[in-house]
Amino acid sequence: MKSLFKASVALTALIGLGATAAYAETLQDVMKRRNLTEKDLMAAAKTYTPTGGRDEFLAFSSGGQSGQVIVYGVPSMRILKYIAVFTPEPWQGYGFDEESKAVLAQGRMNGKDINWGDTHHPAISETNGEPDGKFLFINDKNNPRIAVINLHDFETQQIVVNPVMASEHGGAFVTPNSEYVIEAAQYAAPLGGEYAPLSEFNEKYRGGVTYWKFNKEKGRIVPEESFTIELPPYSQDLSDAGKLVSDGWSFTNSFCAERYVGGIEKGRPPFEAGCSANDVDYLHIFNWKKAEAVFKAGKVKKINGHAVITLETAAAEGIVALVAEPKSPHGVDVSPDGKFIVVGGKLDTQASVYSFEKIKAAIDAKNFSGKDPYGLPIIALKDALHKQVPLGLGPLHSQFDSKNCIVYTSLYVDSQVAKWDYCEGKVLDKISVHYNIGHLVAMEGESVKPKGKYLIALNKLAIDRFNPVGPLHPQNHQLIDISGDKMEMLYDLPIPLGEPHYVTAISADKIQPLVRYKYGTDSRTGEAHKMAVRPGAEKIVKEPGKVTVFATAIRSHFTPEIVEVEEGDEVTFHITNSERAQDEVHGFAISGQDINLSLEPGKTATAKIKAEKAGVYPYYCTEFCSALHLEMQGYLLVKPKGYKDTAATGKEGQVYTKADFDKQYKTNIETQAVIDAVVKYITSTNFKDFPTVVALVEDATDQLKFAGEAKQKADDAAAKQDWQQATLWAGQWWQYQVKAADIGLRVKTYLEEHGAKVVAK
Ligand code: RUQ
Ligand code: CUA
Repeated sequence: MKSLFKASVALTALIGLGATAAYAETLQDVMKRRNLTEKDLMAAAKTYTPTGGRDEFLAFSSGGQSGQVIVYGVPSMRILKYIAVFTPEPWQGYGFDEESKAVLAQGRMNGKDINWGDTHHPAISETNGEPDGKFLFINDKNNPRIAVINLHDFETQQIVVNPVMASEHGGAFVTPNSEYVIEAAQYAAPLGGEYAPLSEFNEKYRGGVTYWKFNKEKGRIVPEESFTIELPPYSQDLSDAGKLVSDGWSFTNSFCAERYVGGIEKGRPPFEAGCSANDVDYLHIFNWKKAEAVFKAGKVKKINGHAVITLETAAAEGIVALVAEPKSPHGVDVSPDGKFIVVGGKLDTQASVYSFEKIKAAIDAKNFSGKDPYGLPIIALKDALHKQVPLGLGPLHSQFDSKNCIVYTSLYVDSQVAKWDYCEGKVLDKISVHYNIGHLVAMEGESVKPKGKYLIALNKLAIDRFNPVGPLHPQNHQLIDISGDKMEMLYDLPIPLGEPHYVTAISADKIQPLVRYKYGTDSRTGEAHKMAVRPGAEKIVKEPGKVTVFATAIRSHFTPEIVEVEEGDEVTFHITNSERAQDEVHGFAISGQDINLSLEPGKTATAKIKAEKAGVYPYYCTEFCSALHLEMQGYLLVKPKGYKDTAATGKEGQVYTKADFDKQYKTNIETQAVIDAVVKYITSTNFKDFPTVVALVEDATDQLKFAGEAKQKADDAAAKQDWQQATLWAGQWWQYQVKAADIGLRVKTYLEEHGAKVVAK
């Protein structure tokens, strides 16, 4: 109450201020006109980020069926990027250059390109149980795959296909030092892709959990060091890794321990009836350290070349135990201290809190109430349970607060979030959200040190919420302030891409991406690109039936600009962006070809086409990179077989005279005077204290060096009275001057905005 009072005093002061400030409208006018309450203003003040401002957290959202990842800032809820993962995305060149096609090809299944994914759960790599901001993993439910995204450039670098499963859901979840990425099967099927009739469901259909070994130094999953534990066909669901006291263990739900097989067309009740018939399913408890030892000891069966710990071995070695969980469970979440496991049952009204200590004691004492039909030991519910807490209808997922013992659980049916104490088993607060909440995310809310502050409700529907955009609605991510005792709704973010499931959020300062690549990098491998060339070394190599172009891109031209090939040739462009300036990206597209490259500074990418049809194919840069971006163009000329060129060359375009040359020369000398003045200003300041400026100055210096080279060519041609060449090179000299001046002006603005001091005359 007190804080609310304080807030409204502050707001009144603010409104007062608004009344005296020199605006056309007062704040009160705007509130009235837009029908805003003081509460709205407070929410706005807590989320609004003025121009140039940064967010405290970054959220990585699953992109659902888009097969991508969505990145947005918290609390501003501004979308910053879509990361292409399982689906081609032309802006990033993903699926349109050869380097990224190779990544997508890793995700082929049964010889088929799979050009989409049903992404559900992103996970950031962890060090000591905290997200470290280095890598992001995400799963594909439909085509059992895991992708690895490098957060130094936000690019997908690896896709692995699960060699034994037919679908999955309980991935990607990482162990506390990213030793493994966990992926659990969903719909049971014979392991390895064999056929078996449904009448052999109990005997031949199986679930499983795969532990993908991750090599942090290389940033890659290592399939040869990965293994799967075979499981009964219980429809395994979500997973979570143990931490601290429960490090070395992991937990996976299941929702159809009934092993029901539907078949409406045969007069049988559908899956949904049979899979919810019993009051409980099974929580699977894994000792993954023990499983790792069993795998390393070679006690595995190979299926499709992949190591599988069979059910018999798992039972004999004591790797898996089961405990009952009510009812049609979904989320399983381990508390920050690793002591408790919170499970939501979709058809239960309460959340179940399991005690790891009790589970461990039961396993150590072999205190089991029986075995399942596959020989896995079952721990009695009462021997594992800490508390059951009535929360409301449809508890699903849980996230933890920075405050001790505080957890937030989504209530799907109630469309609410419950804030509760899992140590004491008490509900503390509830907030209604928009329909219907699935997952929720708190800041680093799955780590050993949650950051609290904000919670986001990831709602499935957006009925009545936004301007209508047709029958397919966006989803609605609602930002909630959890810093106080009561949860407060702050903001609605419509998500316009797929149905996101889970989101993971990290302190923004832990993400330190590159500004530019090391010259000539293949961004998809992270290594030096063998086909990169430096400016001046560009070339066109012709072999029978094959033309290879080694090109560079810099404001505002490609080198080379004209490429002549013959009908039927295979043409490959390896293009390196030779810029160093921040954000100076070039694109590369060729008319009528399925090609678009994204060339960030320093990157080398490859476009490959078959020149099937003779003709003229303009190519150009697809990023507005400078004032002369439209002129960043070229021609791919595909000549008919045996074509004889008889037209005179050198007659294309306009003819220049000495007068044209003199005019351009004069302009250039004047431009140089402007540049000199800007340089004088910059060097008179403490510009070296600003790294951004230092980088820009370096770039401007480069441009002036190029200007000098072009001037030399103009002078040489003028000496030979070749006014055509002299005028054109004088024009190019001027282009470089303009680019240098442009950067100089950016520097000047930056210095003025950042309070640079004049230190010299
Ligand atoms: S799902 S709404 Cu994590 Cu795939 Cu729960
Ligand atoms: Cu380069 Cu536009």
